[in-house]
Amino acid sequence: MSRGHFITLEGGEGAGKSTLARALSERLRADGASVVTTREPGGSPKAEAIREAVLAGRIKEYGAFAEALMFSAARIDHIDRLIRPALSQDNWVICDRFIDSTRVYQGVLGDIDAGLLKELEQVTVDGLMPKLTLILDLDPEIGLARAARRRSPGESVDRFESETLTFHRRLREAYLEIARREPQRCVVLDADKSPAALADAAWAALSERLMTTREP
Ligand code: T5A
Repeated sequence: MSRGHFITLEGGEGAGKSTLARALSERLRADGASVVTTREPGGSPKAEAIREAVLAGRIKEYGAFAEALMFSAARIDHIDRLIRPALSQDNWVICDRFIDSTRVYQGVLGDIDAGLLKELEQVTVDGLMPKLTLILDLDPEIGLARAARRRSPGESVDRFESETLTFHRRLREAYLEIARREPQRCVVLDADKSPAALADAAWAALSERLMTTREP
């Protein structure tokens, strides 16, 4: 078992990221690894507080750049409090959403200037990039239906789930574009599979990309 790596899971609503994060962490642990699973927005107490505000739609009226700033503030705390310390202790870190969510949801869909967003990203992550990003590709109609089925009675739709189908189709394309531009980091997985089949495909990608390499 090589020492831990930073892995991120990305994709549209209900694509199966949280389910896959659990499956991957179980397989890594069975293989003898120490694993920390986390999510964005969130992952630290301050970041979870920001999550609540943004997903409740309280920042929406200030525009996409303000939302990007909030996600970035949450990310800085999450990186400092949880991700870097976990990696420095040789844990694997599996994070449900990270920079690509900001690039896609706020950058592409929010129409923020690409150069400005890149600068914000660089300041935010301060050199920390995922070693591997698994992009779960799924027809948004299927993903949104999954997310709706999981919702408990009376629970409201969040800030981004309530966007139009056109928005979610553009999201899917934007993720695929990131994968085309960064093939070294990104692997696209067909998320229209059973959870077990998706976990197998993810494990194969992880094994191929990470298990054979040793950090210097
Ligand atoms: N956001 C986030 C931004 O706009 N910018 C940012 O920078 C960041 C970090 C986060 C929202 O914030 C936005 C993006 C999001 O809109 P969230 O509630 O965390 O909000 O939303 P999601 O990350 O989309 O989480 P979901 O829980 O909706 O989706 P998952 O994690 O992809 O799906 P999962 O695993 O919870 O599964 C959903 C349902 O489908 C079933 C599960 O059992 C569950 O019921 N399922 C499957 N069914 C069939 N086949 C499979 N393979 C399945 N996998 C799971």
